[in-house]
Amino acid sequence: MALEIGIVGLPSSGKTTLFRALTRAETHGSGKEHVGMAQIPDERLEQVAETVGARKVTPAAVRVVDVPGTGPQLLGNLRQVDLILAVLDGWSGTRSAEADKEELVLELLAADRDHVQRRLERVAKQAKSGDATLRTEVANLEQLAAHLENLQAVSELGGDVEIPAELELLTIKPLMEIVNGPEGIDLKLEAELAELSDEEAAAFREGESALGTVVRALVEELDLITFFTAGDKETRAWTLRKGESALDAAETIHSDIARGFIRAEVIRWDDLVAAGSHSDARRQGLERVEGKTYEVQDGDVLNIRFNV
Ligand SMILES: Nc1nc2c(ncn2[C@@H]2O[C@H](COP(=O)(O)OP(=O)(O)O)[C@@H](O)[C@H]2O)c(=O)[nH]1
Ligand SMILES: [Mg+2]
Repeated sequence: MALEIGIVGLPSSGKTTLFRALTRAETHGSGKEHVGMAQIPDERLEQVAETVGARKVTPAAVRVVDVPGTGPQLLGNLRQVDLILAVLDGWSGTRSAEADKEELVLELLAADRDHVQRRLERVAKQAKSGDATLRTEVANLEQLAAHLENLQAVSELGGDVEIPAELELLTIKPLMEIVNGPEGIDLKLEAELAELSDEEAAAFREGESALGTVVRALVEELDLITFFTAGDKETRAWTLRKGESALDAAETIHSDIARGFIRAEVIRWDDLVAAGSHSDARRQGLERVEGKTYEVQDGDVLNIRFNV
């Protein structure tokens, strides 16, 4: 499963504009939910691909969801996301980014409040059977609901109230904010540049891509590392969470590869590029053989041997 990012913001803050810039997808009409993939640019990928003479180069990507509103129901579509990206209006002059942020946080809290309330009603009904575990859950949810009733942040919840992970509360997910406007990033410009080729877009910019900075911040916030698979047919970048294993890497590529995992052959990306080919890297002793539990490092080129 690709990592997922949910874009939230008040009406006309620039959510769909950001979605278009990130995914380079076209959108039609407003008020619709958009789902797309945002590529993660990586300069190392091109070099690895060139070294092995790849015919196809595929960057890593994350899934992006643009929800067209802030009601509890729409925001409820974001329970699965790994990170919330808040777009704040800093361009129209009709609102301030700070006011946007405050209002948005209240909307997220309201969505969590409704969600906990519904869960409480359901579990309370089941708990009538007298099951002790369910009764404990009810007591816990009651405290959580009472806290959220006043739209107070869950992080300020004191005492021993548990926050069950399966509730997938929006307000405990990592939140990154983007100010759309001169103080932050000009999303309208970024969306226009996203329609150009990389070279054309670079010619327009002074210095670094603002969108690139956003994507890098996302990668950092999600604690992601990148590994590569380098074939002449296809060379590809993939992401993992820092600390994940060679078996997790296999699972990311294909569940069959994970199931039949034998070993992982690992070369550092820059060793591969310097050696000029897999076989030369191997001859120079730059390839290691690792097992399922090996902690994949950022920049590893993995060749996973498997048998199904
Ligand atoms: N001038 C200007 N217009 C913008 C900017 N960002 C968004 N807009 C315009 O504001 C309108 C709403 O933007 P959109 O991304 O659809 O907002 P959403 O409702 O949050 O999805 C569109 O007409 C955009 O062209 C900006 O930075 N500058
Ligand atoms: Mg929109």
